[in-house]
Amino acid sequence: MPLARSLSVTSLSGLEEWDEEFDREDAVLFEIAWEVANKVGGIYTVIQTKARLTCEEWGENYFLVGPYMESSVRTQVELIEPCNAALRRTIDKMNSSGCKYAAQCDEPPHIAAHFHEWLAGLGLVLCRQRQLPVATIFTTHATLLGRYLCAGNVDFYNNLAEFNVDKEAGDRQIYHRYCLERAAVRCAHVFTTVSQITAIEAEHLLKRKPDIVTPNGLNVKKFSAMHEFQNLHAQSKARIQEFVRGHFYGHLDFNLDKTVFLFIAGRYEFSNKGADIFLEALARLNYLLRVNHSDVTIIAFFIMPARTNNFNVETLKGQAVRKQLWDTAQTVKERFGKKLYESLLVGQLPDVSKMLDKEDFTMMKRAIFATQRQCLPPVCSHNMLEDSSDPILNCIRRIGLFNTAQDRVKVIFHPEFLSSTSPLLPMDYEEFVRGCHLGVFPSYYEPWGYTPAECTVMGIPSISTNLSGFGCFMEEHIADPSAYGIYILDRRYRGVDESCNQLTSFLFQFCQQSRRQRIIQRNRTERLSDLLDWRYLGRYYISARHMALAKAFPDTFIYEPQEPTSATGFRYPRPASVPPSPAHSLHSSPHHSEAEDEEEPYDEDLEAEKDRVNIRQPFNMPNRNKNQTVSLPEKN
Ligand code: G6P
Ligand code: 1S3
Repeated sequence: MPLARSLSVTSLSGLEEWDEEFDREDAVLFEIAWEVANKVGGIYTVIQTKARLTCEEWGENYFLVGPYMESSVRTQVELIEPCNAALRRTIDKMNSSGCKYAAQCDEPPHIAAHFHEWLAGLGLVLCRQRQLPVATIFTTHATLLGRYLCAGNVDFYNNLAEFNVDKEAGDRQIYHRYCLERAAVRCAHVFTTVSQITAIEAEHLLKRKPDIVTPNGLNVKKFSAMHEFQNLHAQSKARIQEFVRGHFYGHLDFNLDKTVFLFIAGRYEFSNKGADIFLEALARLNYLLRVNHSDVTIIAFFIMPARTNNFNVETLKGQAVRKQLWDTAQTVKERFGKKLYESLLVGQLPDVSKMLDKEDFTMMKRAIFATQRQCLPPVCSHNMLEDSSDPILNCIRRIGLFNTAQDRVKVIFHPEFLSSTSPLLPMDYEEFVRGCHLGVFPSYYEPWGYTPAECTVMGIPSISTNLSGFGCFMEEHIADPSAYGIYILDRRYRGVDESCNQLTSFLFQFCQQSRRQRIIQRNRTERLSDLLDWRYLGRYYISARHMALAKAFPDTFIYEPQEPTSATGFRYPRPASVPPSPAHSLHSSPHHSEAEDEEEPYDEDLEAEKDRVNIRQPFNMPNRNKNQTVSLPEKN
């Protein structure tokens, strides 16, 4: 069967050349992970978004192996008969012999097997222990011990070299899992991880330096109309505004047109994901906006799944009240329209004072009466099972962000992933992100961090940190990240309080931007998408596979990495439309004047063109695994 694309990667500059004689029909690639067609976290996104590119490269010789989950199989898997003779033989053998000798066949192809995380690691260890002719790759997306240590309030980065890893794993009762992870790391022909920072962590906690860093990419959707993503922002924002109208019914004393939507989303790891300092910064922002008599309102959404007992009544009621007001307005409008029509039919201008009758007023009064409310708009949309010990709720109680009329910062904790079928906020995650103004991800432990990357490709600015893989990657490749709406919080060289102040200042500056400035910034953010596209980042996976094949089958494959040169590092330059002196601009945006959009003419296309001239240069990634010096974060 002819394959879609040649294995040669010579066209991707910056990476080693590959033997063009390589016969792909004679090789198969397996990728094995617990999150294949099984959404748990970020690894699902890695596999799902990368699949198209890997299929283009390996065609029918590419196989994903994951757990059999009935519900996922029904919704995500198309069942087909094996099309490849080797696979058919393998499956027959597996069926007949209870999987015992399943990788053995008469004419074995060259097999590359890529295992993700410790859960799949056992397969790798067995491949090596049984000396199967398989080129193995192991990728860790976070180290087990790192995640546990960080969640336990340990000064992690300053002590990386000091931890007694066996003892720490034993103390946390994860020793067996840790051993499995470490064995997989040790046995793999090629070991990779998702970022430089996790590479350092792995070197200390798993005792092997990764051979290659394989950053996570995304499938970047390019619209034919350049501003389409801006229109989508406006549409999705309107839907969030509808939800807010219901949630704050009876307390809608703020201007929705001057309301900025922030959000944090992800696995509910309170301090690892930085929800702790986000809340603290929101409290400080609330104070700043109040003392400055700002007319801007902030609504901060926390989308982090926790154990709940469904939506709470007050939140559902909010949407019901909003719906009732809408229906009432429609009914009155229809009655009004009918009277107007009848008047015009007989050739008369209507008597405006008679257009609304008593019945209309009664209807409207009833609807307004329903908006009276004795309690504040809830900070949480669900009934929490562990309400009294929940870290977000307890923090809100401590800092007092209760959605009062005086608060310029309002909080909504939605402890469930979003869904387009929700009776409350019927939007899927992507729509929701598009409708927000800023994603806030001030993580302490974040090997990569897909959430800010997803924001970027949708043209939504975000805050990440220099302790996250994404933040470091963007810092490395962009001359002035904040000018592009990529705010990188310093959590390495500052104490928590100082980082919190920096976060507050990012947020305060962001709130002061005019609509025009936000639009310009979104345009710039979206232009970074190429940097995160699998079309570019996929090359690191290609490189890892080549390296593994060459190690496992040295007689057949040769891997000759190129030495990196200074020319291989690519950086997006500062946008040309940003004034050179910080004195003339906000931290991240063009000159800010009190004048709003209408008063200051702005040619968006011209500004975009200026930026593009600088940006669209040949893209050339550095070879990250060679001669890369890494230094540990300094001690405070
Ligand atoms: C997009 C739309 C504009 C809209 C703007 C709102 O750019 O194309 O029509 O005015 O979003 O931006 P904002 O930052 O205020 O939500
Ligand atoms: C991990 O998922 P997490 O949110 O537990 O893997 C993701 C995919 O590589 C990565 O983006 C994230 O930082 C890790 O933490």
